Amino acid sequence: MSSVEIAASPSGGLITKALSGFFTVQDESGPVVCKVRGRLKRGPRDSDLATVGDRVTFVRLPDGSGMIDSVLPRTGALVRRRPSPKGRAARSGESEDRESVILANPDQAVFVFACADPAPHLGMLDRFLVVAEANHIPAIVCANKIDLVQAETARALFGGYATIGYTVIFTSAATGEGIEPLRARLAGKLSALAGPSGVGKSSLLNAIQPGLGISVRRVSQATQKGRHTTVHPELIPLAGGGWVADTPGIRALALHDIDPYELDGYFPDLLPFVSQCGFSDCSHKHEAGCAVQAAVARGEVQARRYESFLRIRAGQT
Ligand SMILES: Nc1nc2c(ncn2[C@@H]2O[C@H](COP(=O)(O)OP(=O)(O)OP(=O)(O)O)[C@@H](O)[C@H]2O)c(=O)[nH]1
Ligand SMILES: [Mg+2]
Ligand SMILES: [Zn+2]
Repeated sequence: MSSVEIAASPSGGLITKALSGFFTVQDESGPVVCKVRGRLKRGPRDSDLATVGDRVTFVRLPDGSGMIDSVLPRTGALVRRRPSPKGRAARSGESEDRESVILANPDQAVFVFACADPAPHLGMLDRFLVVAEANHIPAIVCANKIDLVQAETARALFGGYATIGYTVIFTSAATGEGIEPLRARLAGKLSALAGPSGVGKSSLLNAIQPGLGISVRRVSQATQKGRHTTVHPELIPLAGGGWVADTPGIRALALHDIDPYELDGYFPDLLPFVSQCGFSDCSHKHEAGCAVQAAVARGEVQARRYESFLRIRAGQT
């Protein structure tokens, strides 16, 4: 058997980077840049055919490049929703929302928000958590930039999520506080750091793994809207095992196929009361005998979370 034939026997790998049709695939022998075999590229969702986090079979070619033969079925995915550029959807007949997969096969999502600069949009965090619940992706809340606020302020903002049962990690990429617990949570897993732009996702990774040198936004740019320092998702190998995706800032995750009547199932804080409502199809909005509204009134459900529930249920963004 020639060495070429030996090299051509397909092996399994993980896509760690995806850029303009080129995919970096990692296996025990190291990374190799691959293309996807032509016959795999069909259908309207080409761009999402293979992406970061996908498990693939591939062959190493004599020229040092590689060819992806197949993409294994996904266990799940974290999908970003973004509006199409103006006019484009109308011209091409595409649907209004374009989606792209942030990370395939995630073991968990770490939703990063800043305590300040930018001020946290907790309604957005609530939506992210619903998407994670609906997709069965365990979620962790990371409250970064604690150095910018009083400890009580940070607790007042994010402590409620711990009460609900989410793991909340308070961090400062600037001082190093909370970095060790975050590192421990990431160990051995395939995780995505996701959140709005400028909250410090890349900075946190640099703190977790000194020497990475991922580019972060200069302070002078930090408050400028619409600027993203991280442009393409990339998987970073952790020294202690596992991979973490540094992703560009997002405002919205894809939230669809959720029946309004099932939404309460994705609020772990509302769920215990749902079965006690007078009507089985209670919307928890105005019905008499609604146990959820009663729990809000008693302070057993956070009013802010209940309001998020109503907003999402009404289809508001
Ligand atoms: N004070 C303080 N500043 C921080 C902290 N973490 C990050 N920053 C600053 O916040 C700015 C944005 O940080 P990035 O790491 O680029 O944020 P990002 O979330 O990766 O942003 P995108 O890549 O655009 O999505 C930079 O100026 C960082 O130096 C922190 O814990 N405390
Ligand atoms: Mg970044
Ligand atoms: Zn109800």
